[in-house]
Amino acid sequence: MIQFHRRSLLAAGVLAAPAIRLRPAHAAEFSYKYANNLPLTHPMNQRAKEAAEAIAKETGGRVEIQIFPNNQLGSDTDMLSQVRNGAIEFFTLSGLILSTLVPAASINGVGFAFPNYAAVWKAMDGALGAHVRAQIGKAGLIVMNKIWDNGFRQITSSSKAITTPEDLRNFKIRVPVSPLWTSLFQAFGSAPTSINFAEVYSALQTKVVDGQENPLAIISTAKLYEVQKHCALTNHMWDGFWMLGNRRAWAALPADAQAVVAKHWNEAALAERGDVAALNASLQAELAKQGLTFNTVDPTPFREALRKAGFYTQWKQRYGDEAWGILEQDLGKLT
Ligand code: X2X
Repeated sequence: MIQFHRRSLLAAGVLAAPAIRLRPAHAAEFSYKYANNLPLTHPMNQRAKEAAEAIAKETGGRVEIQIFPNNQLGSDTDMLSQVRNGAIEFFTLSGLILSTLVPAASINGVGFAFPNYAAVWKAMDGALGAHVRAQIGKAGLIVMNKIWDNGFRQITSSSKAITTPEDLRNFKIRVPVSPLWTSLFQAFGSAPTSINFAEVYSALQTKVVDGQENPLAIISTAKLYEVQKHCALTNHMWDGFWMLGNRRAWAALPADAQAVVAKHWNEAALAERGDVAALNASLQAELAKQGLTFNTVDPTPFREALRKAGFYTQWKQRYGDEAWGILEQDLGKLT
């Protein structure tokens, strides 16, 4: 008797796929996947859904984009490999994590660099963003012009409130997989552990780590408040998501379809920025009701601690004078 392996039967389309997918009567000419690490309820997925609908409509159904939120297709590290090899066509990724492939892409995460959103968008829609996008292009990936907002990051903890840099000493904190993140918390004398977002909730729940840092929109939509007690409003870095594309999949699209896709991804990013800013401004009260205790911090001693640890001079060297010069042109002297 011939034995078939389940996987080859699946690949051959003999076995039914686990989920039924409703397809339009005419299958799209280009059926692409967009994957990300955030819950479906986060504005990034809400706006991406609108964009995908607009793209299907405006291309007359030729381009269909299916959204896979919430790490359904793997961790950020996995998805970065997949967008490079074409297993997925679009992927939003934090520049800091992308820096494992494109070192320049973490530059917006330098600690306490941005004072407010006006400074963020001036830099990221201006010379700094253009510099990073050029490096992403050199690494063989497509990137859209407008970066999506993740937000200013805040530190949560299950063990104690963080009010001074000293409170971060020996603090067991989860950081995303990125040399800049590890370096930042090492400069505070913390014990950072690199963990992909897919594992963060359970790492906090099982106390593998005592804390993590993320913008309020994520603390809320990923329900991290269920496994954390304190939240320090540190605003220690601004983080955003680049919309990346696989180069071959992009090149396969006719120029008019490329223009439609780029237009809607970029418009969605701008709309999402508005949503996230509004959420981050209003969520504190809601999260407090869920049991999170908030405190503000004076950023000055935190910045001073980083300076004393040599954090800024070290990263200036790593990015090089050109990139650092662009950063300081917008933000003033950091070292
Ligand atoms: O992993 C995180 O903490 C997140 C969701 O903020 C990023 O994608 C960097």
